[in-house]
Amino acid sequence: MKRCSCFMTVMFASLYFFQIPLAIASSELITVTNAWVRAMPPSFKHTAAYLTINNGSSEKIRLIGVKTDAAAVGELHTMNLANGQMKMKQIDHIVVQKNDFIDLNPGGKHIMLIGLNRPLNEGDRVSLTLIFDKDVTKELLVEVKKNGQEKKESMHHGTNMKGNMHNDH
Ligand SMILES: [Cu+2]
Repeated sequence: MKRCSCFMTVMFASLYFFQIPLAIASSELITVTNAWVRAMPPSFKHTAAYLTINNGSSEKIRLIGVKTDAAAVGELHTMNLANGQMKMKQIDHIVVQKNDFIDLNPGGKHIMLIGLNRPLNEGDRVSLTLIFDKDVTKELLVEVKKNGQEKKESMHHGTNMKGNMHNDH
């Protein structure tokens, strides 16, 4: 009996302990900034979306899918150097480490919108749903731009390096 209650105490103590981490990944702790979709001439049937994902939670999170009202398919892509040429390659997820961020930008990882169902002109808005693991989703309304000016700024300041260096598994 004594041993039993002692065991129970330990069990409840550990349950309590594991509930302590307050910053479990949730929609409020995952924020998205600097989002934009690249405007394309009407003949193009694909474009890309770029954004910064900030993970303020205490666990890493994976972006595993994207849905949009503007295209048939949303894919996650990265850029690889192959035979001296930068080429796009589909990837199945993008990791954002805990208390970190990742920049999706024209020189690196990005979201590809394939099979556009309408021309995307500067100033239009596109709905994007980012699907993460841990049951987190983010619904965004993203502006179409010719160039994401602020992204270039941040690249010059080197902030995208950090995001890119932390993105591997
Ligand atoms: Cu791509």
